[in-house]
Amino acid sequence: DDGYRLWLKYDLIDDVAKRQAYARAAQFIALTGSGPVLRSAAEELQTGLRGLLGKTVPIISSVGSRTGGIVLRAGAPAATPPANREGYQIAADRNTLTISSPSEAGVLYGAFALLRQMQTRQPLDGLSLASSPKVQYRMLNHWDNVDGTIERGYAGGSLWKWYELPERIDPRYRDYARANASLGINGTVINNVNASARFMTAEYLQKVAALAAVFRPYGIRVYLSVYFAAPKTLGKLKTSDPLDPEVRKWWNDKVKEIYQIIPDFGGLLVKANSEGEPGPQDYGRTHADGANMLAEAMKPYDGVVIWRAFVYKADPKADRFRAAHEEFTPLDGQFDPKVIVQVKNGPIDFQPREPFSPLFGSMPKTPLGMEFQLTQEYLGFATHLVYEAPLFKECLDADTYASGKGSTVARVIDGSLHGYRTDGPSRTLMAGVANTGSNLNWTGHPMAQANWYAFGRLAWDHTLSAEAIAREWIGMTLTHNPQATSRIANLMLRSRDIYVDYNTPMGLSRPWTGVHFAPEPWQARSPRPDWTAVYYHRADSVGVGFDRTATGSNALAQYRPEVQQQWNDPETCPLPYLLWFHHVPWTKKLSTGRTLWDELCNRFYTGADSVRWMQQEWAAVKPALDPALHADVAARLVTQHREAIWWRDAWVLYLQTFAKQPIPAPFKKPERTLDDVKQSVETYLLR
Ligand code: BDP
Repeated sequence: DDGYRLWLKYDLIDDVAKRQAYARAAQFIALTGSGPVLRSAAEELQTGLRGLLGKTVPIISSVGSRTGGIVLRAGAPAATPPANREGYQIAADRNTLTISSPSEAGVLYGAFALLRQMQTRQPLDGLSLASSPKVQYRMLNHWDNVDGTIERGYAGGSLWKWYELPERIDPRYRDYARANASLGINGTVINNVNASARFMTAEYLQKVAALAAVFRPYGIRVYLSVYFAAPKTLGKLKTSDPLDPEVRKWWNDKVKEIYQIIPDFGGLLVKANSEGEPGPQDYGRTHADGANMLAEAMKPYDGVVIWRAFVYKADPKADRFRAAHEEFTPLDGQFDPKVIVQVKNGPIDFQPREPFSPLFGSMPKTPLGMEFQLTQEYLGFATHLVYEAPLFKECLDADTYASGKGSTVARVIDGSLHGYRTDGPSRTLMAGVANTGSNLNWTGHPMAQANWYAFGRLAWDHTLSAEAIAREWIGMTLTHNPQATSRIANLMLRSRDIYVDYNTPMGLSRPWTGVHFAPEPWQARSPRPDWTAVYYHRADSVGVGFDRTATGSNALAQYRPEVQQQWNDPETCPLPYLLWFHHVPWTKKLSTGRTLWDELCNRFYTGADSVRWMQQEWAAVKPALDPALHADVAARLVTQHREAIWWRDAWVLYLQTFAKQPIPAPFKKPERTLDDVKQSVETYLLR
């Protein structure tokens, strides 16, 4: 198994009785309509059934009095109408399975849901399923560059072959669309947020249009990241000031041109005044000024402006944690209705564990979208097995207390808490920074496919559990063996905590510089203090951790009082968040009965040792898995173990220079010295 087919494997069902039961229910596919998305639904069902049942089920246009098949119905009123246009209903009635939705896309999602039932071997008798997406814009963000590289991509080069487009259409584009549609993902931003203005040229828009044409029959719209200074660089204007009439005209014309070429264009994504990117502040204007200018250009069209809140200033005294909140909360209520502000899950930057961003509880008048990172920039690239659904869920389920108890981040994102937008279509969004690339298996690490899968499923329905999603994915991708499924699910569910333990336990963060992989907790030199490692952990002879209470940066005050209460007191602050908010003495006794130093060592060592456990678990499921796939993951686990020990050693040896205490029993002191580790990191970072 080369992994190319992802979770859409459709291998023949070997349980004959089950196969026959499914075959009796699926003798034909009746297509009542002719739209392209509906057509995709029928074809996808046919492809899936051909594999699962080993026969070609005919697509017919009129069902007549026939029974025993699947009827696809878009636009027709359902018995229980779904909550929104993209929702679907699957109902078994008089021996016929009807998949209905107000929209063609909904039928497509229903078709995939029906296939999923069979792929996970669920019964079809009396089937009655209804499901609607909780979030309207469910999208991938590709950090793909014009030269075919991917920023923070670990699975090869870009999927988009710009030099071949628009003429040659790689068949893979369609498979990409199928995979996304199977999850309900309905949008894709195809270029990096550190954007090239080239994507806005007439030449490139034709290429983008060619991609859009492939994605359209799968209900997926294309979006572009914007280079804010494009009026100057591309338009040769003197300025890119968002309040300048010529600049506004330039954007109006550009957006008009885009819609002439791509009539269903989804919208614009903007990273502005962040990490050196240009933006409205270059002209003394606000983020709202910039966003609203683009919104004005989008006004005649059914598209949105997605404005990122990922900003922080190079101020040596500032706490980066506070930056986005400080800049954006004063703008609450000032954004045009077409704007969605896209917020990373945590206040810093996709760390292995962060508290939820305080922005989620602080901008009731602005639709906020969620940005998760699927690509494992801070989660071990393509060698570490980290199932991210628990990370996503932890954030979505966190309570902001924005309108009292139960004001979870998920309810902010899905619009139910603040009732986003009554003056137009709802504006709710969840974005995942894609982990796809040109590798045959799409994601580099075969198990990282599960992160793409889990993101899509949660964007559709954030109430699904990480475990349910894992089991579903395993059934569709790896095995149907129940014992193996349980073992793999358990391993996946524990993988993120294990990673946190050997990488950044208890609220440590960012022990890297540019590469975001080799451990460098000692790194102290950079043009910006917040691009060093010591800035984040603040280790000294007294202790370690960042005081963000009133005695420190007071970032904690950006949360609601109920949240502050949970984290404010070092005695009661949950250990996973302790060093995010407190500078704790090495000798401080914690709730575990251990001192801080001992507890940290305990986590670093147990974390690294747990990778051994992962290896054993993986070895145990070998008979139930495809040999090539099993071997691939097994090999990566060996690397993971080696790297986990590397990180553990780097941290404990470095922190020991401050704590001045021995490695507690039963753990053995690292075999190498701190200098050895530093040397190995230096070698790793050689260009
Ligand atoms: C950081 C990445 C950087 C991205 C940035 C962003 O290291 O490559 O450009 O996030 O999200 O985590 O804009």
